[in-house]
Amino acid sequence: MPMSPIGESGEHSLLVIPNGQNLNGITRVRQFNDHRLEELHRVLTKHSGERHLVILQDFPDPDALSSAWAYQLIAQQYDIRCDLVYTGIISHQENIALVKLTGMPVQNWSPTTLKDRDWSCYQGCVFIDNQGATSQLTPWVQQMQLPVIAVIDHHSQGEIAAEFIDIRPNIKATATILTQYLQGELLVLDRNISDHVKCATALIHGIRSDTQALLQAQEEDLLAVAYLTRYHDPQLLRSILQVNRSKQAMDVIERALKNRMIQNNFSLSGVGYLRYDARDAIPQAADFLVTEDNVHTAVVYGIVYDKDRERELVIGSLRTTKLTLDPDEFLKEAFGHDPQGRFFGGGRSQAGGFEIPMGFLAGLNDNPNYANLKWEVYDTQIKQKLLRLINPDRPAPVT
Ligand SMILES: [Mn+2]
Repeated sequence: MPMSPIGESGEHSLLVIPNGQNLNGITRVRQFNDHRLEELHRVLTKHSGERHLVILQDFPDPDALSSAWAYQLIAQQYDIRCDLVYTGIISHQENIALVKLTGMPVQNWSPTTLKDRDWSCYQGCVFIDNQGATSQLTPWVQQMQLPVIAVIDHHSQGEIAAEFIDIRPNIKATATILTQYLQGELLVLDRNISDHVKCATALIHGIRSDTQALLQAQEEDLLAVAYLTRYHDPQLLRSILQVNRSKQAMDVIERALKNRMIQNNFSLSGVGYLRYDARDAIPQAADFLVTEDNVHTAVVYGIVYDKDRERELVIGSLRTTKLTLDPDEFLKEAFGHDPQGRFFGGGRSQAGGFEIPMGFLAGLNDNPNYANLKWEVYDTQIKQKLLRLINPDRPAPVT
């Protein structure tokens, strides 16, 4: 009997358990109409009984969180236990709400605890919605020589080797890819299982948040959402999306508004020092500034101190509605790269970010005069670098 193709939720799948055996114990090879599903099925079957580390980027977004959860539920079918781990912070209120309201089983491992972790209980690791470059866990799993079982991502391909690779830059969200696995019945969703309903809801949120509330969604993303609506909880989705802004985010937005300078339809704003756990206020402020009349691009930045890694950095976000402006190119050109060739900034369609470590000038901000001076230097330098691109003909004004 042929097994179900993608997109069906056929009853005959009840006859099959995922390791490829039917109820009579006769080995049956599952057939899929997509080679990726077949491949993942094969890899997961091979690793049955193991425990894997699923690595999220340091500041996981809804796409990463929901995709990792879906992967965990799929892997469970193959008797693989997955721990979903990130080392940074979830600080955006919407993401906190997502994790709390769904009870999503993600773990935060602070960087200071990594050396005391028991790495020997894992037989492999998995990268989802990233390829290792944005996680502090990557050097550890490399050092521990944990085999990379799978990489599932929609960012462009890095240099990573794994048993299973599904990297599709033409797809807008990793959650779309994971939803296709569900449609292909690597896990048969069930409306009566609360985790399935919550995960389907989280995946819709993941796709929404990587596609500007579906405005940039393409056929595959929309088909994935359509499928998920059979299982999701609309009330839960509304609660996740309706979270209010924190006071500190409001304060940062206020500062961004007050400090903004508009040149050639660009709105630039430095917000000074802010707490590390408030860093998500910066993209929110950029989202807000870009809504002003006659502004097509907003850049907001500030200085944060990262206690865990004892480093101070300038972080910033760019938002644009100008279709011809490529945030990735723009930020790479504006800020360049470090001596190792790593760019300080980058982006995707309509959004980007940058992070510039302060090195020797980091810390010792107790003296307010020094702190002000340092901020002014960075503020001026960032504006100069941006204005060079915004007004290529005019020399940048020094404030
Ligand atoms: Mn993503």
